Amino acid sequence: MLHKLIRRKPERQNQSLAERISHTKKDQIPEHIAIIMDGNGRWAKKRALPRVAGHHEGMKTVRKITRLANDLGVGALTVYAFSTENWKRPKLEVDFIMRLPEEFLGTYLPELIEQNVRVVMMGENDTLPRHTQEAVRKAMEATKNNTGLILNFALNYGSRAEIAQAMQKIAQLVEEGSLSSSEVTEDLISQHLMTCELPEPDLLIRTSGEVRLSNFMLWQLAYTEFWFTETLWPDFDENCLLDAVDSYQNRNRRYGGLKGEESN
Ligand code: V07
Repeated sequence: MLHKLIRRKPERQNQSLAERISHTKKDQIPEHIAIIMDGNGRWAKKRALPRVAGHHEGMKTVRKITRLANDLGVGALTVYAFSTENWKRPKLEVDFIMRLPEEFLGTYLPELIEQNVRVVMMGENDTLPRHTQEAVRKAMEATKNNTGLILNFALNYGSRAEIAQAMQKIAQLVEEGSLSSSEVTEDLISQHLMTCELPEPDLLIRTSGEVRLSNFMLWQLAYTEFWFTETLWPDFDENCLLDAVDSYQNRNRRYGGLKGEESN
């Protein structure tokens, strides 16, 4: 009993990364991690760099975190790359951001393939620039048979729009007479969302000290553990992800056996 009260492990900071990873792997790994990658602009400002330099550095963090998540055995990683709100930013910044998928895939697609990662996307595809659509389409095609981590890019994504679109599809089925209103259940709604192939996130991470959901996966996050950190996304490294997963594991252990009851 007492060991539970003194569970804190101050030596964690001195462990090598490899030791930390193997320690974390011994416990339950979240099946699906979702991340709001905030703080890229602030990271750049602190260094007197243009905002786009922060976005570019943030792209490298996506690669780093994808590799570790895959290594840990995480099943799916969803990253919020561009929200439907982000169109309000200056045009030059948006133009730069819309080139990032091509650059990311141009550089990292070979290693994603080697790591058996499958790239997918959720969001409104049609209104993205053609070149962005093409890059993502090719990556999805090239990795469609991979069986490792699913790397899901939320791109031009908004959760309320996603829910509205699901409702329209369902309403249409009812109108046609192929569905009755009593068949509109939680499961049916889930099956019409853009995440229908994925489990619900077990862990949500938001960087940069903001504590809100910003129209991200509102339906899917109903039972998710939240982890907020002051760390800016470009500074978020392997140890930061392990901190978040360790915290998830500790919370899970505390609930032990209560799943679906008080733990809701
Ligand atoms: C973007 C870098 C990460 C921080 C947040 C904003 C900027 C990677 C991608 C990407 C998207 C699709 C894909 C491959 C890579 C990306 C956008 C922004 C729009 F198939 N990073 N990143 N896309 N940022």
